[in-house]
Amino acid sequence: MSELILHHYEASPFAEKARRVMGLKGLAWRSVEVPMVMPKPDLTPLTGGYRKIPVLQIGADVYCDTHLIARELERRFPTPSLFPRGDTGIAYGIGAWSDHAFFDSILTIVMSSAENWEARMREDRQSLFSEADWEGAKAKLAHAKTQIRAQGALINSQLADGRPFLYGEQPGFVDLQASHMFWFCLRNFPEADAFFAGFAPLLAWEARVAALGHGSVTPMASGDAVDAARAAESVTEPWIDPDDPTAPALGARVAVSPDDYGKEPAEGELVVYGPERLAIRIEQERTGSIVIHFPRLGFRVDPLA
Ligand SMILES: N[C@@H](CCC(=O)N[C@@H](CS)C(=O)NCC(=O)O)C(=O)O
Repeated sequence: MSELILHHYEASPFAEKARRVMGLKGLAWRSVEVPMVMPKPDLTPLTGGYRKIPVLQIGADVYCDTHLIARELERRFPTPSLFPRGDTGIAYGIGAWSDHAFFDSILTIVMSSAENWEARMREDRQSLFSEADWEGAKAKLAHAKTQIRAQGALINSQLADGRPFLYGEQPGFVDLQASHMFWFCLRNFPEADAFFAGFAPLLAWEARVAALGHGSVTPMASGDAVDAARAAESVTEPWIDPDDPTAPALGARVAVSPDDYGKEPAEGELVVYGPERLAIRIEQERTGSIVIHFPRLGFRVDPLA
């Protein structure tokens, strides 16, 4: 199998979730550092234009979004499992809580200081989160802070019986789906001690999850990752869900885009369309023929003429 290449940057909570998946599974991987703002000249050729990180590349297959990265790593490296209690549905589902509800409060706090950012970063993030309420962030700040403590209370109460991880003795994806947002708060917000005051089980749990580590990491130049895609062939088997009345035909030209923010579409020929996954093939000089994968949840597929 081709080596695992994670395209990411250090400060990202979503990237931290993916790094922790690597850690839980004890995987060896190559680390490609991606710029925090556009352009990302060695990432977007691999993703068809999707701009977010983290992105996992395995040869000529490129997996976008932490949800699908976890799914693919579980498929290829089933032991140790991300789902020791068999919670394969709910553990993915709670991303709707952490990556949206919890993240929204964090984003409000971050946005409220935007006037102090470098202009390039401010413009980039205002275009990324173009539907967010930048003008109103300051007015929402106090409320957002109260929500961070309330989110902490959810996890703290789950751990109140002394269990080390959310579902018991063993760590799983559910822990990684929750812990990355606390990781972000603890390292970025000076008030984090106040947000989580008295929540000793929560803080001990986050330290325990962090101690799972990131696996074994070796840096890689971004241009080498593009070369690795061109040198490889996709291992993806085409599959269109025969029971899904919304399914376009195999090979149909489509645009795939996130339905929340950073909606830059990736356009290509449909290769996979199922309830859990989507994939498109693109062909271009720099990468050759590659297959780009997305979760179905949270991504839209629009036919192209
Ligand atoms: N749903 C995505 C969210 C990823 C995401 O929002 N990543 C942020 C970094 S924390 C990002 O890529 N921001 C835009 C950028 O860096 O250009 C996932 O789970 O991977």
